[in-house]
Amino acid sequence: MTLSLKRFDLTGRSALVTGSSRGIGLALARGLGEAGARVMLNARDAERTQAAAQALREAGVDAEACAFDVTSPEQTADGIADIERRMGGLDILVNNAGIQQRGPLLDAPEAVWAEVLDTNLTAVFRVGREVARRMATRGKGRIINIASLMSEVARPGVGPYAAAKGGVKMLTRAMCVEWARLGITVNAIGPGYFATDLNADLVADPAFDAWIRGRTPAGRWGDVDELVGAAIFLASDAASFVNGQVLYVDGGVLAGL
Ligand code: GCO
Repeated sequence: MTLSLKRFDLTGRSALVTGSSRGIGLALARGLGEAGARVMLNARDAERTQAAAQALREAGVDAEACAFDVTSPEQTADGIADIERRMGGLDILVNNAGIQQRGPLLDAPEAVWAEVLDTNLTAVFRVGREVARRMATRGKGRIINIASLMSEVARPGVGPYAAAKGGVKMLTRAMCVEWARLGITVNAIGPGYFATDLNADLVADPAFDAWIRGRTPAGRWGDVDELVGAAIFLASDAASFVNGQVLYVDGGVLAGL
């Protein structure tokens, strides 16, 4: 491997990806594993997470599973402690876990607002704090928060999600300015529109599908594997002086009207 490519090598690194039993999280876990990292999958569903880890192992990735609910302070504290014991210290955290609940803000129930903000923003803070406390003792770490194009723009019907993802952008910067001196870089990846389970209803809607293809300069939905390169870069030595940034992987959506 040339010196240039070695900067992207994650061999010997340990990574946790939250919300990684499927979709973007699973793609990122597989990609970090293919770049050499030992990966820990996480989601609430233990059976699905174990099955996903088994499938990655069969594909040659060093993968394990640790099911816990990132919206539970107790489960998160216990889960991170367990993972640190099993992996001998985390080098990389990808805060990916997230949900979507669409509907008009005027009618938004308190419970929907609370659940979306708790999962998509508060859990990023909670897991980040638990892992950063341990990374700080080692003087190094990489944290990658999954933001969204909704960190910059909104559309009708996704108010709680957009508010949360806007918060993820600023939380990323807040973590950066406090934790950089601890040897930790904190950046975000902002996906555009990807054909995932979370967007299944949108992909199946001919009008929305046509709108996305017209609104996206690339003229198509993204494939989750197209997010992997950004994650490997931000997790690697190649990004040692990149901090507090949001890297949008959106086919050009945010570049223009
Ligand atoms: C929606 C979608 C979006 C995107 C997500 C990608 O309802 O418009 O769920 O929110 O999928 O933001 O980052």
